[in-house]
Parts: sequence; C-alpha cells; structure tokens
Amino acid sequence: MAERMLTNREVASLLRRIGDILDILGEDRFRVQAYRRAADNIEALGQDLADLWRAGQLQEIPGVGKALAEKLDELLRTGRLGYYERLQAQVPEGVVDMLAIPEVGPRTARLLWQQAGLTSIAEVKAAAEAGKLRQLPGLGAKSEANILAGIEALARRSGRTPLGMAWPLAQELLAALRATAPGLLRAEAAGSLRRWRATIGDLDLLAAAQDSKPVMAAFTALPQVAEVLLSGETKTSVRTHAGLQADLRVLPPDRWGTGLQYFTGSQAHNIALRELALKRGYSLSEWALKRPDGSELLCAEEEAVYSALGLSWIPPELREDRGEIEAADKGTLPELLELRDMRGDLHAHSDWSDGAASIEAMAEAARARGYAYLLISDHSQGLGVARGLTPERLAAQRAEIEQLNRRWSDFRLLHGVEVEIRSDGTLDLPDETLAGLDIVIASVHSGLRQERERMTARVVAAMRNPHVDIIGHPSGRLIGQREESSVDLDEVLKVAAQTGTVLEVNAHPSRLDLDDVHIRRAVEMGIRLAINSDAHNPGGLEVMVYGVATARRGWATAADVVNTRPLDEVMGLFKA
Ligand code: DGT
Ligand code: CA
Ligand code: CA
Ligand code: ZN
Repeated sequence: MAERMLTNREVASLLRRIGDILDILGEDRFRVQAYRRAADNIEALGQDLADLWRAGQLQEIPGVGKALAEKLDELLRTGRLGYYERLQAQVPEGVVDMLAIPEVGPRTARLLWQQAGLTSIAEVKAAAEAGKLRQLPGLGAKSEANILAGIEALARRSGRTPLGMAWPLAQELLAALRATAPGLLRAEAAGSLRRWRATIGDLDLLAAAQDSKPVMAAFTALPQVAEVLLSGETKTSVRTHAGLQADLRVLPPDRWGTGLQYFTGSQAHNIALRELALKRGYSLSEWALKRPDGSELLCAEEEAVYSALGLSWIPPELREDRGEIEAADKGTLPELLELRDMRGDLHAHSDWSDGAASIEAMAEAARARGYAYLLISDHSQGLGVARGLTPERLAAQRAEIEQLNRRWSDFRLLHGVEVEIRSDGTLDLPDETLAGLDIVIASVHSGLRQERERMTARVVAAMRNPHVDIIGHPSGRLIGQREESSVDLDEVLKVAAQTGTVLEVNAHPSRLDLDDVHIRRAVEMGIRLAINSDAHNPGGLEVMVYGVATARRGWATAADVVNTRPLDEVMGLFKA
C-alpha cells in the first residue's frame, strides 16, 4: 500500500495533469476530456476515493471505466502510476505548467516548446519581453502582449488560496488542535484569515498554553499535515495536504492580547499602530507594550492593547491601514454589518435553470437559516448552457412560486430572474416580462473580453433600464481563475448612484464581487448593496458569511445593505 493514502484532490489533480499532457501531445479530445471529467467527478465525490477502492467500487464513479479503474488501483496501491511517469518523460514539466497562463492553450504550449525550444514559464516570459514570440507562426505582436499579460496575472495570483478553501481548513485544524493538544487554553486563527481577505497566503494559527512543547507536538501530528517545514519552541510551520502552509505560534496566556493583535496584522496596520504607540509613550511588540522605563504592560486580551493606546477595539476586517486607526481614535468607526443582520437572500437558482434543487428545497433551506424571504432568480433564455428561462417558463415558474407561498406566514418567495446583459447592451428578456417580476438582477456572463468602453456601456445600459433592480457580480472576476472584466467600475458606481440601481456583493468565495475596495467607495457614495449567495443548491446559501465579511472589509453597515430590511420594507427599496 502507498505510504500515505492520496486524497481525492491529489488524485484529481494528477488526472488533470494527464489530460494536460495528452492535450499538448495532440491526443484525441475525447481521451483528454475523459481524464478531466473523471477528475471532476472524483473531486466531487461525497466520500474518500480510497474507501471506494477498498470496497472494489471504483467503476461506480461516473466517468471511470475499466481502464481508468486499473490505473487508479495502481496509484492507490503503490502511490505511483507508470502510465503517468511515461507521459511525463515525453513533455517537460515546465511546458505543462504553461497551460496555467490564461492566454496559452495546448496548441500554443506545443508551439512554444517545439518551435521555440521554450520549456518553462520563465523562458516564455523572457522570450516575450525580447519580442521573440511574435515571429512564431500563428502568433503576432498582439498575442505576444497577451501572453506576457497572462504571465503577469498568473504571478499575481499564484501562491494564494481562495478564502473559501482556507477558512474551512483553518477551522478543521483549530478543532483538531483543541481536541488533541494537551494544556491548550485557547486557539484562534490570525493573519489574513482573521481579516477575511479574499485570498490567503498562509494560515497563521495562535494557541495559548503555559508549555508550548506538547501543543507543537500535537500540531505536527495532525492528519492534515503533510510536511513539517520548521519546528521550534514558539513557532512551527507545516505544509498541509491541501498545499497551504500553516504557522502555529504558542503564546503565554498573559501575552495573548498583544500576540493576537500582532499576528492578525495587517503589516501596514501594525506599523501605523506602532507609530501611534510611540507617540503615546509605548513601544509595542508581539510580547507587550513597553513603557520608557522598560517595564512591561502585559495584555491578555486584544481590547487592552487598543484601549491602552486610547483607541476603541478595531474589528480585524478593517485592519488594512485605510483610516481605521484615525477613526478609532476619534470614535467614528462604523458599526459594521453582522451576519445576523441578514434577513433574506436576493439571488438563488433552482432546478428550473442550472440549480441542483427544487424551488421548495431552496425555500426550506432559506427558512431554516431564519430568513424572511428568498429571491428565486434563475437564468434567462440566452444562457443556453444553464437552461435559461423563456417568458413562458417564467410564467409557469411564477405559478409554482405562488402556490408555494400559500404555505408560509413567516416567509415569502420572491420571483425574479438573472437576466443576461447581451454583448450589445440589450437584455435577454422583453421589458413586459421583466415588469411582471418582483426583482430583476442583470448580469454579464459572456463576451467578458470586450474592450473597456463597450463593456462599460453594456452595464450602464442595463442600469438605465427601469426594470433592472440589481447588477449581479459587477466586475465578473473569478478569484484565481479570471481577472475582472474590463468594465469601468467607477463609471458603474457613478451611474448606480444616479439610477438607484443596487449593486450586488456576490458572496460566493470564488467571486466576492464587488470587492472590498469598491464596496467602500459605494458606501461612501450612498449606493445600496445586496449581499447575495448566488446559491445553486441549498448548501450554497451558507456562503453568505463570506459576503458579509467582505462587506465589513468595505466598512459597510446594515443600513447600506437592502437585504437586511424586513420583507415589508424590502420591496419598497427597488425601482417601482
Ligand atoms: P498572507 O499570509 O499573505 O495572506 O497575509 P498575512 O497578513 O497573514 O501575513 P503573514 O502571514 O506574512 O503574517 C501574519 C501577520 O504577522 C501579518 O499580518 C502582520 C504580522 N507580521 C508579519 N511580519 C511582520 C513584519 O515584518 N512587521 C509587522 N509589523 N508585522 C508583521
Ligand atoms: Ca498569513
Ligand atoms: Ca504567516
Ligand atoms: Zn446567479
């Protein structure tokens, strides 16, 4: 048996790598697709692949036939796969890596490798900078510039993990630590995770204990740990199986407050806070506040650090040195929105389009969260891949929603749509259809690569339509996968302020769109926001927490967000 059982994700990423190599080798598309589909299905399994393997049930996984089952068996049994190793010998690893560049597909990667002799992203970058790629057949100055921009985009995002993956992993590690570490008094996440940044470089975990050794030993023994990178008395760093690095620091309990403050960051916030401390006669470190005579003021709680400096406690989401210290000094910090302020969700899909659950199941999940309302907003007809709705099917859907609404006195389904903003700026449903709906979301899902002026004009045209209430995921970014579209968000904000159009904060951790910076501007401009899950199944409603955190990073209060209002008020907030 393999030294350590491979996780579903590790197996899936190996299968994807096989698909990529076959793709570069110009193999049959169906074979390439087969590996990618099997990878998707393995990643989506509700159980460990290893368990299915032990039970001899590999072929029950969709997309896994006899040949692939044999390969998986070899991989799980030995931790290696001969077929993969033979493929690896045919294509340099750096060439496969090129596929991660947004502008480079298999044909281009093959061209760069076989015609230009390039075998790594770094070499491609150097060649592009030297203007050598434009000479290759089928490439020109424009594709050369696109490839270079793609490499830069890749460098910006690589090495960071989306919040939606890092957060559950951190909770898992903390729970395991609390359950197993002897003498542990407290354990919390600090760093960018505690500040709820959209992406996380590494996890910073803090523990309080009198004796650090047994806590460190329990940490390195956790099953999530793949490798110990550094092991010391106060700090231990590990690489988790998920690939993310985690640092654990153990603090004496009477110094917990200064430690938590320091390791929560951000670095910029800490530097500004330290300067203020100096002005007020203290030197501030992770260990203590020190007075000029050298005596220490120990802070067991974080509040004590801020109050010793004459500040109110600053919520971690604000600690980016964007004016929060001044506001805390003046007592003008905003009363930030809380998850419990949310009274409903204004963006959800059902199995009428590309959702996985019935309207009824979505409604019951929303009620179970304590919501007073849920907007069903399936896609419109033009989004063929999502089985978008025609005016006729929308009318039929309305009947079902009205039927269901007879059931509850404490909850109401609202009927809406997520209508496509077409590439020419027109909407994908006629005005009379939109007029019959409770709330209309308009979103861009196609033609995201249009130039700035056209893209902006599209969104502005939608906002000027009197039936459009909300612009969905305004920037179009997909964290770690796709940059935001070329849309001019400043112009979108300006028009939203004029038209009263609500802007969405899409709470899905792969979107978080609007982002914190634009939320802050929107709040300052008095633009109303809707924080929406964009759920495609009942569990999807749970991502609301990420949207609320992002809105908090943008200094939003409950008053800035329409879906904090009770049902009888919320309808009055939209265009008549
Ligand atoms: P990340 O990991 O890139 O997502 O961002 P952070 O903020 O978690 O940064 P990280 O892990 O390098 O360090 C955690 C915190 O420790 C950071 O937010 C502030 C504090 N810290 C680390 N290095 C320094 C430093 O050189 N100066 C100051 N003032 N604080 C630091
Ligand atoms: Ca960190
Ligand atoms: Ca760190
Ligand atoms: Zn949607």
